[in-house]
Amino acid sequence: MNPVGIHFGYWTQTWSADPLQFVARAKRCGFDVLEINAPKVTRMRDSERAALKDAAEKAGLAFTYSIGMTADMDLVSEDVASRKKGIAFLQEVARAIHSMGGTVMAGINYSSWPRKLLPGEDKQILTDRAVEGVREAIKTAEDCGVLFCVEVVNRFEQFMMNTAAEGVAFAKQVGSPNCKVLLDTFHMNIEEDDLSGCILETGDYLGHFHLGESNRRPPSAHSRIPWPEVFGALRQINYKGAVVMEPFLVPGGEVGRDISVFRDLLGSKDLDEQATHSAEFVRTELSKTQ
Ligand SMILES: [Mn+2]
Repeated sequence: MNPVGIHFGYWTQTWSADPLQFVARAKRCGFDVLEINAPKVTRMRDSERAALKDAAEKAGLAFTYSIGMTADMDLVSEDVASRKKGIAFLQEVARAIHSMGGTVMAGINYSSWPRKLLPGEDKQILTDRAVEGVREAIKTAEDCGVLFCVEVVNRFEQFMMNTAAEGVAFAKQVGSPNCKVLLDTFHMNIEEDDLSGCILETGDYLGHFHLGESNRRPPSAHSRIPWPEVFGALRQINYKGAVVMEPFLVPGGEVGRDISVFRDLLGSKDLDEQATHSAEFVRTELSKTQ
């Protein structure tokens, strides 16, 4: 069965929160994988990284790493210095993940987040620039055995890849065996005509997978996402990677602002209880496809 994970942002309102505090909690809620902030880990001291790695090993938890590049290091920037900064940072990220024994770097690692097309900008020109930047950055990921997974997100967050087909086209253009696609059911629900069809079309290009309801609640039986269809398609393409839920229920702070959580979706419920139930639900659904 695929390892089941959760994104650390579920428990915090700060992107730079120390991931160490969520290791035992994720394990207690029944997860195999904790997705943590790649830039945070990259900027840690060696001793902090060693402590984090040690805690995960003791808990029997694996890490995946997500990133939303900032505007000052956008690979599609007009400014050459910003592009170079982005490439250098992505190379540092790959080295940091490698030092942790990790293999998955995923997210908006090809431009910045959030990012719209500005007046006068041409999508094709910016995409070509992103391909050029990723081709350079990914050399280090290749050396480090890290998959460079480009996340396909909805139109309100990024302009470049809104559908799986666009993600696959991008990865093909990059042309590296380490360039893969990250699909996320929250975004797919908005943009795709066919949820299983787009997974099947992505096929071997799928490197990572995010789970979320249409309102970013944790996956559950009270759902508008057809989970049997989604998990069935993952099974059909023989996807062996992690399925990581990325729920956000609490407004406020950086995370609430950046994710656009403007109301309390948790109410009187308990975060850990919700996560635990969701992990159980996902495993039950996955087991039906085996
Ligand atoms: Mn996602």
